[in-house]
Amino acid sequence: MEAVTTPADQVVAGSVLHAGRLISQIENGHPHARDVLRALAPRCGRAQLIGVTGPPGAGKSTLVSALIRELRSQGRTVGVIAVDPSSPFTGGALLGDRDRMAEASSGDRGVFIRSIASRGASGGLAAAVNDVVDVMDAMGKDVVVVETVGVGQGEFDIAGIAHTVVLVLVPGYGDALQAMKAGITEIADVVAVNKGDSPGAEQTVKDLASQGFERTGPDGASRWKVPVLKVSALRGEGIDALVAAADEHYAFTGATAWRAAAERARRRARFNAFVADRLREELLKAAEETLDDQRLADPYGAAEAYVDALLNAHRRLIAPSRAAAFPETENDK
Ligand SMILES: Nc1nc2c(ncn2[C@@H]2O[C@H](COP(=O)(O)OP(=O)(O)O)[C@@H](O)[C@H]2O)c(=O)[nH]1
Ligand SMILES: [Mg+2]
Repeated sequence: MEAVTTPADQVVAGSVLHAGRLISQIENGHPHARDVLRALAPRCGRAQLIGVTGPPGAGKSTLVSALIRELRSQGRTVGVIAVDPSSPFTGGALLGDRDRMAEASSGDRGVFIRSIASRGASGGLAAAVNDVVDVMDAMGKDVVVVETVGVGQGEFDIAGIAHTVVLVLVPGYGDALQAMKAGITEIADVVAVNKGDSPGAEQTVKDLASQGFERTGPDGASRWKVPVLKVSALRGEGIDALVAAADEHYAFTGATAWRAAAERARRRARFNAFVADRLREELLKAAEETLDDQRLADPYGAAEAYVDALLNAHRRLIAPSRAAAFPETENDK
């Protein structure tokens, strides 16, 4: 007798075919993806998530390849997601990236690499990346690395997804203003000064380290000193220390309330994105059904009236318990 397995079982069993299919469905906003992701949810939450971000050309993709090699040499399995919000259609630059990473992993079943773009993903790119992280997590990958261009390059917030954000800079990024522009103060948990084989690297590391970057935890008390490390992705130098720093940060956030708070925030953001997406879809459909030629003569008026009616219904039907807890005061009248 042949065992009947679901697509979710296949993903958990590590099927690259089924995982790939599911990821395509996520990218395209296929409703079936939602059901599989829900079935996978109990198998998620084990992977360590590392974000690799920084300006274009800093060497992120080269560094990810080096990270794959280092992690594999430690016996850890790896998933890689390459995100490029600036290219909604896959191809071009990303293919190059994928080739380079494929070199680091050729034929290795412990490595799974996908580049992703949001073509019709529900809730936008961040939601799609979160979903793909879940897929790789459920496949049992020990570490999932997400490569994305740095801050100021789109709506995408890697800090809301990864446990540890590695900011990749290059020699010359030493002064405070440049570092700030690259997002050091907002997002970096670890700074990697890449191209450590080229002149000026030592000085840049010194300059950045002397600024003493620190991150404060959600409890407002616990502090993490952001390490600044010199690496050469090309030569594979300093990569073991970089992985050690990411592991240390991961352990630190786990030992404090930090990671739990971050994970709650991540779940809330996913909830919000999903609600916003579904509401937009469903309410627009419902709103249009209330239109006729007469109402359309005053589109703004009709829109206001529709939203008012909807909020009134929400107050009456969904929020009465909350309304009872906060009764109208004289001032509201
Ligand atoms: N000298 C040197 N060049 C590097 C190093 N890492 C990456 N590069 C080069 O920098 C360029 C951009 O690398 P890439 O990984 O595509 O950068 P990304 O745009 O940040 O992903 C390529 O020509 C790499 O060969 C390094 O450690 N040393
Ligand atoms: Mg790249």
